[in-house]
Amino acid sequence: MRTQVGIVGAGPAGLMLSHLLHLRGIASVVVECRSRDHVERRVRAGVLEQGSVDLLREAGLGERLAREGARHEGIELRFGGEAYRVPMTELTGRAITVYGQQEVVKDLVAARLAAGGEILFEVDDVNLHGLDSESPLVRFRHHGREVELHCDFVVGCDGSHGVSRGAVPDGVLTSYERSYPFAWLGVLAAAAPAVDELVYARHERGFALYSLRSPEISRLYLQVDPAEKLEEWPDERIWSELRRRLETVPGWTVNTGPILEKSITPMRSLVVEPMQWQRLFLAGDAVHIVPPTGAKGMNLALADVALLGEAFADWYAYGRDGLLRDYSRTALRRVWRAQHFSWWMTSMLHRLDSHDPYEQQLQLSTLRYVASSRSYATSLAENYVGLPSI
Ligand code: RFL
Ligand code: PHB
Repeated sequence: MRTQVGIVGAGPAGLMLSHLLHLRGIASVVVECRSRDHVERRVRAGVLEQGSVDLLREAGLGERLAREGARHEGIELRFGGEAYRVPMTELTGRAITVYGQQEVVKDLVAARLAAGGEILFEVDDVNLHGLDSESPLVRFRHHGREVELHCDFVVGCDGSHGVSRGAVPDGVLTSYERSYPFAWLGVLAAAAPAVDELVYARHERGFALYSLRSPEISRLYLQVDPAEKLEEWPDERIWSELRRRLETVPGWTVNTGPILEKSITPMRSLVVEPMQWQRLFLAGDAVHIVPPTGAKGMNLALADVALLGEAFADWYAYGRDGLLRDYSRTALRRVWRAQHFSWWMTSMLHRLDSHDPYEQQLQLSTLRYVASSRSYATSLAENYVGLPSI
């Protein structure tokens, strides 16, 4: 097989890149180890920055998003018995849209397949060769057959457990990493959300987040110990813990209902630099991870491939390699801003391992400062809705 750009991974990054390349007349093939059904059902992120919404809309993917996505102009912070609404749109002129990541993935898969795009699902043993030559090769097995995909470039969009990054020789990449002593238990519940905007709650028992997907479906998260198992969290325990952490405002209650899905995700921060080696480019979770408290992961993945789309267009249309060479440096500016914001939100809102009373007072003071200073609240808001340029 031969294509122009070989893409490993059919998450938001890989699918969006394939779509953007198609719009510019550049051929690509996406290889994905899981089934279509699996990638379309994976429940994950839900918050799209304004820039991500604009990108999807400009790429012709805005129709269902406009109908089903919910525009949010604020978020609420709950702490120490207080509640403060960050009026994001009033402070920044911009908003976020709540639309499940799996809906973005479904829209992208449908658009690629409708345009005759090639996504090979359920491939095995993907490995990369000749990345320092002009004709790199993606080798894999598909339906029992060995396949060699020859390309001009390979883009690794294969997430945090992918293989692409490992194809770079030792000593080339530098990793910056932080792991946190907590995890998030996330649930999707058939319960009408008791909120119209996201609630981020700092509580002595641990962080909780009330989010939503539709008028019938709530998405909720609890800070838990990373060593805890799902079996230790029967539904009644989850609801009781959510109520303890969120029902701190008089007269307000959590709406309960059947839990449709639950999972535990450990939290970490990671940046690997540079995001390119020779003819291999890396994008999304394959090169950077953020804890979900800032809602940045999917947005960064989309921002990376927006840059790559432009850069490949410039290469194929005019033979210019400037944007490709600048890709890593340009992308990393946004990545590091999101790293700082995600770390900051995480540190301000989670129960600390140390139970250090001094640090707890600092958290509360930071939250009160956000609630009382327009400029501090604006700083949170502009990071949360996404900085147009950085
Ligand atoms: P993905 O989505 O992980 O996709 C990678 C794809 O590569 C495939 N793959 C391989 N394919 C072939 N060969 C191999 N060897 C392969 N190895 C892996 C995988 O099967 C998969 O299909 O990475 P991508 O595209 O970079 O997208 C990143 C986002 O998925 C991620 O950052 C977000 O989900 C993070 N995230 C959030 N991001 C936001 O922007 N806003 C949010 O509100 C938000 N909330 C969250 C989140 C992530 C969470 N979890 C579960 C980690 C909430 C949670 C709980
Ligand atoms: C979600 O709705 O899944 C969600 C919202 C905000 C976050 C993380 C996840 O910070």
